[in-house]
Amino acid sequence: MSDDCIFCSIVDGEIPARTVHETDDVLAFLDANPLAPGHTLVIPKAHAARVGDLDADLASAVFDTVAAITPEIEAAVDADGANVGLNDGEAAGQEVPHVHIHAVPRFDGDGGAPIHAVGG
Ligand code: DGP
Repeated sequence: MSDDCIFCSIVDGEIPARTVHETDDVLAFLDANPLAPGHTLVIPKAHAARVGDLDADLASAVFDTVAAITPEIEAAVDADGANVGLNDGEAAGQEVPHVHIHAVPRFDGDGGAPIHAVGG
């Protein structure tokens, strides 16, 4: 738990969020400002600001959750794919300094950009 961290407050139940999936170490919840229906954030419950701050076990646990739930999210909103990624550091657009992986459902012909187009 880190003081003044929005996502730590969600983990602690102080700020409400729509939980998608939860394990002992990982929480997945709907993004409050979704880029698409079903846009989900997957976070370690323990505070870590940047991806490099995660130890290997926690990084693995976070990605295991991403891998498990992304197909389920796609199915739930009838998506055709998903962008999965994270913004690491302010310069990369990270607004909340608690590691979070975005799973953004994508739909055929939705007109959105692939991740490799970011900044390009
Ligand atoms: P990023 O730019 O990668 O740090 O993305 C931060 C995301 O977090 C952004 O898509 C909006 C989301 N977000 C910010 N505050 C809250 C909140 O209080 N609740 C939820 N559910 N999502 C939030």
